[in-house]
Amino acid sequence: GFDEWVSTHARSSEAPITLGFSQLGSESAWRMANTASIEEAAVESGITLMMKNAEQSQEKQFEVIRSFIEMNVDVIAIAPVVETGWDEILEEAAQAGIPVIIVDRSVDVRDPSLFVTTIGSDFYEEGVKAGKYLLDKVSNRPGPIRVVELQGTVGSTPSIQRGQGFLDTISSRSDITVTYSAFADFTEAKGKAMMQQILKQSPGEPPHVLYAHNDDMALGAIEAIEEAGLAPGTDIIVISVDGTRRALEKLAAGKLNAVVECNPLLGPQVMQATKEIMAGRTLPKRMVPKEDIFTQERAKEELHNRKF
Ligand code: GYE
Repeated sequence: GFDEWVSTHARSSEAPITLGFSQLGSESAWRMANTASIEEAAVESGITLMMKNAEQSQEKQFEVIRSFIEMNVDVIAIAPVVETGWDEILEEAAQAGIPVIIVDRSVDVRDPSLFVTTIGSDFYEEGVKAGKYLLDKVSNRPGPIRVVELQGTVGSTPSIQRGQGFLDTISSRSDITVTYSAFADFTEAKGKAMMQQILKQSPGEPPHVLYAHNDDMALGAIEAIEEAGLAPGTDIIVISVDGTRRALEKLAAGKLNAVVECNPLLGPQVMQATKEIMAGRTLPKRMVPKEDIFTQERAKEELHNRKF
């Protein structure tokens, strides 16, 4: 339309901003929504986006970040697969004078001035919300209560923090214990496989609770639970994190008990931050979206407006 023409025309007098984005993978519905949000927001804000999917490999992230440095992009954004190991590559970006935005997960670096800001959720708080939901749900139930935990990717911020926040919260009841904790890489297939294994290991003594660090693993595990002849949501309390449409459907159907919200739609904020950096403005070191928890009642209302 006319508005679009005007903005394109206006921009052509200045050089468009180029943003190199290293996306960590495509493991989950959350990730797909995150990628789409970044792509759409780049188009809307007239930023030239170069994006590469690292398929869960930090090495591949290093490679693509080095190629962004060579191309001399204006800003680099990174969704880091794991927390550690970023010092050197961020030094390289700093030496080239390219500002870095950390998206979604965090980096654990000696010198925090190596990145401008982190835009992403408070995963510890998400773990606390999951723990509080459980405490409330079993407040009248005597222990022992056995919890199975499906963690995401080893060394990734959401796995570390969602685990810790949950554990710190449930520790107020010593008769609730995590009897089994396994990494399932945030994928549906591994969530299912791990749950099958767990149920096989203790036949006749299934866990009372499943806490999955994301929806995809919970959805896989729900299948495993049903195949074992048990009812997810009643025989086993199921709690997960993200808030994808498929998870809210299970929630509305009573097969999931609670889903802690984690917002993947970070694109507009990332583009905004990119523009502000280019305009020389100072940004807060951390930007956290507001999030909630979905219960079975709320799921029915929310389902329809779900985009991912
Ligand atoms: O919860 C999970 C994804 O880093 C917050 O990664 C993200 C997590 C998200 O694979 O579904």
